[in-house]
Amino acid sequence: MNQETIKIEGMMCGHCQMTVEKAIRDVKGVQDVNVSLGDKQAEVSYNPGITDPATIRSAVVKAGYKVMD
Ligand SMILES: [Cu+2]
Repeated sequence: MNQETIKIEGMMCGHCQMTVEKAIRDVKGVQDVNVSLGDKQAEVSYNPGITDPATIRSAVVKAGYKVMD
């Protein structure tokens, strides 16, 4: 498993947090995700043979949030 921390802009409440968490969890190959509203970030464990950080980031963007680099 690889770990990736993604900085996310635009989450305002618990609903946003859940939306982002679900979007990431639905990416095939994601093992675990923990989204922090306070820290504005997601910590993701994923299987590098199945997915990659770019795919996970794009799922966040598709859900309507901004990924910071
Ligand atoms: Cu919200």
